[in-house]
Amino acid sequence: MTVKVGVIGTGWIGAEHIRRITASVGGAEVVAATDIDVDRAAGAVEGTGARVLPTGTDVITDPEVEAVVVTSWGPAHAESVLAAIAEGKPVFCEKPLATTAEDARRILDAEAAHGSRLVQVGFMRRFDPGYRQMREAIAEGTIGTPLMAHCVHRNPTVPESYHSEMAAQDTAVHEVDAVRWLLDDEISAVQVLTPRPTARRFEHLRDPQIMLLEMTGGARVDVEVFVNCQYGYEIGCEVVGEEGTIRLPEIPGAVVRSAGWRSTPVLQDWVKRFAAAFDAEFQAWIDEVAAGRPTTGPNAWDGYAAAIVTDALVRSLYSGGVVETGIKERPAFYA
Ligand code: NAI
Ligand code: ISE
Repeated sequence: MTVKVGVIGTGWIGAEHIRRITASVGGAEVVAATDIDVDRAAGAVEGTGARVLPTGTDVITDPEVEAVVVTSWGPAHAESVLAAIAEGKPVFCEKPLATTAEDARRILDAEAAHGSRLVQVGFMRRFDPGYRQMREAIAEGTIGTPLMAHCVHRNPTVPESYHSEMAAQDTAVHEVDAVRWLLDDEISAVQVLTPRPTARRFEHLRDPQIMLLEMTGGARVDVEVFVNCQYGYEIGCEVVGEEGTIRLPEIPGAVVRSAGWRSTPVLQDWVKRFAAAFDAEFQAWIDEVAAGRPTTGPNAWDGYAAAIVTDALVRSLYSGGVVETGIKERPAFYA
């Protein structure tokens, strides 16, 4: 069976996922797409045979569309996800599931009312081979009880539309999900520290930021978010346990020896860094949709738990203080 997919938002990652569904993974085809920039949508589906429709609602309610991919801007995600649930269609939503915990809560309520899980969230690091090795080793007790984790998330630059709250909502949300998943624990409290800002940023942006997370079990995590680091894209994660440490491997690059230097290139964006993870993430989602099974990937609870934490991080960014997340236990529906 070929799953017929409709895509909402055909910017950078929407176009990437259309290419991925069309050329890299099996079992699905894109049949419809939309973007508020119609020309962009037309360009993204060129050669695929997919139709360009006027709005997200048209894509979601289109009779040919069996599953929906939401790749619009973060604040627009919740509305599309809720509409897909109302139609009873499986929906893959890029991170963040919602930019507020309140919107994410509405999604949990809608899924509960529907009676089965329909949502997968694009936390693709759970499909990255390096992160998976870390999780397995931690679960097997290789490093003993985790006590701390150190994470780094750096981008060379960001556009002017990127604002200070996005450091949590759009960027660190990946680390929030990754540490919840690696340590198999929830985040109970957070604090944001703001070092001296880099001069190489738009005036409105607080960059870099250091985010401190406290897990329910007592482990502590620090996350450096630096989105104007200039030199490249870098993701780091090290977990320190009672009996050892484990560190995320880097993607190997060819070693160049020239003019007295030994060097390796630094990746410039997430596209190459997580290509294998994105492919594995989509193949798993398509296979589960085709089989009519609820997703085993990150679900709406994971999106909600992340939104609770990013809400708390935003509050701490402005107050400077420690903010409790108030996270509750994962409901059995999302076990
Ligand atoms: P982008 O700005 O390149 O593309 C977003 C597109 O959505 C634009 O073309 C815009 O016109 C369209 N759009 C916005 N609201 C819409 C609506 N209501 N209906 C139809 N189209 C709408 O942004 P980008 O980088 O592609 O990011 C999109 C989403 O994907 C964001 O939530 C971002 O956080 C996430 N993302 C996830 C990544 C990952 O590693 N998992 C990597 C990059 C982005
Ligand atoms: C982008 O929005 C993503 O989600 C990437 O995975 C992330 O690492 C990058 O820093 C963001 O710009």
